[in-house]
Amino acid sequence: MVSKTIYLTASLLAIFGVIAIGASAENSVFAQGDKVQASIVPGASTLTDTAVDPNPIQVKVGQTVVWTNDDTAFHTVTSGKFGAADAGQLFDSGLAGPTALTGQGKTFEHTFDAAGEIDYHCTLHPAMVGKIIVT
Ligand SMILES: [Cu+2]
Repeated sequence: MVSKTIYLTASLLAIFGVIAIGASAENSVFAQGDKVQASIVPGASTLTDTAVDPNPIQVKVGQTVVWTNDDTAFHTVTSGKFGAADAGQLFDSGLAGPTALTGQGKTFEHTFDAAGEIDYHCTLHPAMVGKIIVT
């Protein structure tokens, strides 16, 4: 009788344990699904650190930034400083292909997996600069 009670208690604890692990895994999936919106503003070609709104972009680790080109000109969202050796290494919407921000309404997204401050720019208009702060 006593061993049966112990067995039942252990089983219930195991079941609750599985439920708790499942719930926390689900929560982290939701956190990773979080998207933060940023806009390449109209007339961005002639702007510097106000070309993207907001600037800086603040996100938590695991969140995704979605840049939308709200301008009529072609822009890029390219990590690093213009001309730097590591430019475009972390992310780059590019000059061709499906992620290229060729015109109005096009979007590019990147998920930030580590904390830090990341500079980015537009390769077509190097004066366009911004920063992402990941915490
Ligand atoms: Cu540009």
